[in-house]
Amino acid sequence: MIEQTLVLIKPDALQRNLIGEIIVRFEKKGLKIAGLKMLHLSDVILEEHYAHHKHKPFFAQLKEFMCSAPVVAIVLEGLNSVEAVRRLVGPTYGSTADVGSIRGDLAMTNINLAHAADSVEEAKKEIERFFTKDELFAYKKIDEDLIYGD
Ligand code: 3AN
Repeated sequence: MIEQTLVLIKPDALQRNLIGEIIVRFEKKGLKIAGLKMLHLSDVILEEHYAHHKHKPFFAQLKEFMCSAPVVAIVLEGLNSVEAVRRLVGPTYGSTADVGSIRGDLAMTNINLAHAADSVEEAKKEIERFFTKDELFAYKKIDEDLIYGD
């Protein structure tokens, strides 16, 4: 299924000059960029985005970190893109994440460079949270037939 998913490139990536390095991995995989923007996250949006961590001891620290600098929000489109992007990003802890993944190659801890939506339903909600309809683009890329075949 062709799906859309949401990625946030986090403040640590911005501070470490890794925004381009991260975006290029999604591009090289064959994912289409349907939306892309830089924004400073507010407390309100973070309370919603990380609602599942609200009662965790690290919640305040997580929110503080996520609004310490702007993030880059991206909507990526492609075949099974939710799972494909989660695998490209890798599991939470950089030190044990698979080599070849963004976190496995570029992160050491749970300060882990990028967020990726973890299900199709969550991706839909997150895309609506961060993007308006007119910020998303539908277009044909000339490499699509080479990536997907007939
Ligand atoms: P993932 O981003 O791998 O899906 P989530 O959604 O469980 O992980 O966690 C969101 C973010 O919260 C992580 N990327 C990480 O920065 C932070 N986090 C998760 N677990 C911990 C923890 N035990 N201590 C501190 N921060 C954490």
